[in-house]
Amino acid sequence: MYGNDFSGPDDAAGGLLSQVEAAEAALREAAARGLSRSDGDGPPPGVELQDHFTALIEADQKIEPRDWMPDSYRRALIRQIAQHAHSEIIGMQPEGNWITRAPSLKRKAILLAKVQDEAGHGLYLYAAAETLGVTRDELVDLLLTGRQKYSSIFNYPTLTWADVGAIGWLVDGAAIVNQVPLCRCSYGPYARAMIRVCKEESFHQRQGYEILHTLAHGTPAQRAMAQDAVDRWWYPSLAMFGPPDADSTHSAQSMAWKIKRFSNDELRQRFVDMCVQQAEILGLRLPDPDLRWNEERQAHDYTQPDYDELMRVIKGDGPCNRQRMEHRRRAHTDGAWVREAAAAYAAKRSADPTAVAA
Ligand code: FAQ
Repeated sequence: MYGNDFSGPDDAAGGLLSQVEAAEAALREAAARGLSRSDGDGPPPGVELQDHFTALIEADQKIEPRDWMPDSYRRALIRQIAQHAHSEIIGMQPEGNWITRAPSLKRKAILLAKVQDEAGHGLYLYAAAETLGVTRDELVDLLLTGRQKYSSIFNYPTLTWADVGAIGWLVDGAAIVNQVPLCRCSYGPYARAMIRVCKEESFHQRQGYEILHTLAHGTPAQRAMAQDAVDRWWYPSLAMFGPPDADSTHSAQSMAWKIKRFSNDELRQRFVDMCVQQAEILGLRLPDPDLRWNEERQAHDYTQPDYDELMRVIKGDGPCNRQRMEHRRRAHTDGAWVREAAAAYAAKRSADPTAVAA
């Protein structure tokens, strides 16, 4: 049941992974093409900064930190990348809750590695945001003071071990569907971070799927526990993609700038279509009586999540919002000595590189 010996989300995840590889190749190709690049020296003579920026976006060249960019583009990226980073960091909590209670040593080791990966993803993303001229301290402060958001999904509780499986399968699955197109984002550092994140995230989805597969083929009580977890996580996972397109404030501009490549509803549909097949293999039911294939649309019809609930959770009134933020603030305060020690070490080292060797 470990490795590649069962039919799981690999077809879908494999398909997504080849899209990541194609995005990586496109990124290299764009860099080699160097079409109309200014290399930080500004646009070619006679070309306005804004026109040059627009030409780079239209030519699918990456915008790099050294390039001129409109303030609104910079702000949009800082908002999205920072909120994405905060999500990875807060997202460690629901699963971290199960590290001490994982049912075997192997499960514990895998979960530890996964949660640690999420910390790493947060760091890649904070580093990408920092290239836009904002400091890590400012970003952390925006999270701790509630001025920037993190994903709604992490405000739901993990009640049983099967929730760890459901998070891996559905939450990481939704995250991958959303993030694979971000590998082609117009901002180079975000696109590059996403390529690495997506490769790791496909392992996360697979481990969740395998937990659910084991439970779904276990005792009746284990099967019921797996079904209950899927029942509770399905609609919050659909809501992760954001408000419906008609209510999405940022989509149109983000898509024009090629930050986002697909709308919230397009990605939500893609996720539903992917999950239907995978649920069948798991032998678990998706909790939507109206879920059915629509021949004309060549896609599944499905029940939308409760967007009023999404808005309440985003505004801070979800089941675990207060707990998540209190925990993060406490961890930040408790970690002050680590930051101080690291800063003291760095200062000592830069003053005398030989003094602190070994
Ligand atoms: N939760 O105009 P739009 C992960 C806000 S994956 C909270 O449609 P946009 C991996 C939105 O920010 C999860 N807020 O916005 C993992 C905006 O508010 P603002 C993180 C939400 O940006 C797995 C307002 O509503 N992934 O962590 C949500 O065009 C397992 C209007 O919305 C990312 O962040 C929501 N669900 O589209 C870790 C991916 N939806 O900023 C651990 C990158 C919307 O004006 C365990 N981000 N809002 O105050 C994106 O792709 C986009 O930002 C969207 C939203 C799609 C999330």
